[in-house]
Amino acid sequence: MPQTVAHAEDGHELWLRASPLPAPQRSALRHQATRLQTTAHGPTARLALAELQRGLARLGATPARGGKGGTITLELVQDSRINDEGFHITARPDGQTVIAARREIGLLYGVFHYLRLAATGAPLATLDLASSPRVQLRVLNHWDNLDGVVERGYSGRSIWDWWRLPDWRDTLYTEYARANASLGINGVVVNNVNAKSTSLTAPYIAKLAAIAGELRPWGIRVYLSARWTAPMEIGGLKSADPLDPAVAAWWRAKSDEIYAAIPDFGGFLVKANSEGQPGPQDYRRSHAEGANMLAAAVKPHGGVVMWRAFVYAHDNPDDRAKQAYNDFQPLDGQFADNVLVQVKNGAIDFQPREPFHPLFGAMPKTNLMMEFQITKEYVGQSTHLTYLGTLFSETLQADTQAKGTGSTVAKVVDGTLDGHRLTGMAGVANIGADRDWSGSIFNQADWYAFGRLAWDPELSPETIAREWAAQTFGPAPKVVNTVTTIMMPSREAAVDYMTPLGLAHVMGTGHHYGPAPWVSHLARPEWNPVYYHKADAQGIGFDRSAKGSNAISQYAPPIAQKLSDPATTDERQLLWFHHLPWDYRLKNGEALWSGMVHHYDAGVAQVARMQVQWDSLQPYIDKERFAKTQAFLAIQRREAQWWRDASIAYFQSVNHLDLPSGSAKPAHDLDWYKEQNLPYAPGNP
Ligand code: BDP
Repeated sequence: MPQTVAHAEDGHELWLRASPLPAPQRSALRHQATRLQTTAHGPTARLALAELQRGLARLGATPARGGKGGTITLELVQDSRINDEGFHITARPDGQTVIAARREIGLLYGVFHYLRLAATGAPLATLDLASSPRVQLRVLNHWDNLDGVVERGYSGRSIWDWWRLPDWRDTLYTEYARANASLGINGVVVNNVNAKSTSLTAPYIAKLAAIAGELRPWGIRVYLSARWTAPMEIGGLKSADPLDPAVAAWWRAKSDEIYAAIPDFGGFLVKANSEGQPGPQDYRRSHAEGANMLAAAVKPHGGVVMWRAFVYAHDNPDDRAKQAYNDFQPLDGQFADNVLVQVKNGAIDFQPREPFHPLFGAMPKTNLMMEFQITKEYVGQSTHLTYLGTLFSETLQADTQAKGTGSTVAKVVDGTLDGHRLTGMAGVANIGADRDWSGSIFNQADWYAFGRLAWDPELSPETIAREWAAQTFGPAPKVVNTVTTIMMPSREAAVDYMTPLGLAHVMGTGHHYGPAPWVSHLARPEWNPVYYHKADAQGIGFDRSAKGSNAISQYAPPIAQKLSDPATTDERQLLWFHHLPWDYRLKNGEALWSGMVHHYDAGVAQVARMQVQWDSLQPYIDKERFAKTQAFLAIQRREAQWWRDASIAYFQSVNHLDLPSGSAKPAHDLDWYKEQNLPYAPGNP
């Protein structure tokens, strides 16, 4: 019998399901934890103690009543090695374990960390481990609409039951808060960035206050996406001009009203002058003028404004990848100190691979926060297994060179590069009311990875994958090793079968699912895949060098220098920065076209490998989660082939080149691929 067989499960327990440890570890832990006590007694400390009890029980190590052994004590201390949310765990050979923190929330985080160590089989007898979050605001962004539809959501309806709030508080809220707290996530923007003013009306503030009450003991604050024209839509004003005193007064009064109901309200998130949303530029005011007006309204209450830099305008003919930088970089130094500018990881839009956004490192006087997309809008949505820990970490470890070598994006985001205290990382949530929360078991790993990286951007995605696997499927080495082997190259596989060598945004219109590199008829140029790949009979790729849009000039000189020449450009980003002839020689000597085809082939082959690896785990995984993942991998295998074949059929229709020998012809002709349409693909607003 294999060591760990999990029992039939639907994934609802996430990574907190912890199954009984193998016997020797179990009895060691039981011995270690014979008595549990806390010297703090507030609501969060009580939760921490209850979590410890519950976690130990799950691991099969329920403390024996009156038994002889060690004690775990939760204790508030003044400890300068940790910050207000940090914890310090010490375990001495005499059996005394202390989980210490400055605040109760640190005790809770410390307990979750202790349980994580236990569940992953780490030794616990002697410990001296201090840990503090490196990023201050660790926030999920829900793109949830008030009618329960989640924009770019692939896991069912919104978990927020606005209709029955505030009277009915679903138990899901607590479960959700607990999962977030186990990772250190401490903020939640509850509504879509494409916001409705209704969220700011009195009944909805009361509903939000009810949610806030459920999340508060778990250390989580609520935030709202604010619609710029709310003063007009629900306030009866004639304008939303940020410099109009009546507008500023309206937002001040609105903020006072919210804070009266929710004293620890976090603040506002704003999508302004982007994709049709209103904003200060409608009044010829800058993003800074808009953000600062709002920031002044929440400042007396300790709130912040997270102002998104995801902007591009339909009437701006410049390269879309340049527009955010052009709008925002000149404003460096103009934002109020309680504003964070929230920048997506790349300059276009959450593609399977993007170079890091050039704003990182270019606004030293501004609090810049990261926005990742956990929900996989462009990366296979719910059915493709594409672990995003590697994507997040690749961006965080990218070197902006802003202050010489080692000026990583992580250091911009955690504030150490430019000495910022107000720091943040946002993740667009992949959470819905489906039993498994995230649309698939493996998508839970992306939520997990986001939370862990927000706590510590230096963590390795492999460490995170191993932790997640051990907690989700049990610590048996065969399982953890195989699951990690599946996860680690999975996102690269998707890059290969969707957008190899730096291609981007060739997905189907609207829903962004499946291949459509041929689309060219949409009204705005940058809505069309042909805008991004620019393939013609001679070559392919977007020229962002000085001969082209010169987007490379937005990077620090040493980087721009490298990017100016295809030969010194990272091949994984080649066609993002260069338009090259089909016979351009890649580093391995093959022509660009055959290299592309080989990448498509490699992506499909990797998914086939993932299937075999998963199948080998059948004896170790409960039926339900095994079968669901197996079925999804079969979908992914079929669709990887679809991606490959459709892309090749289309590009061949443009370049009229033969396939390299050994590569199979697409299964259908191009017209067949063009005819595939998905009118009911989920998540499409
Ligand atoms: C794009 C999504 C769109 C979002 C937008 C945003 O397609 O649904 O509203 O980003 O981030 O990725 O505002």
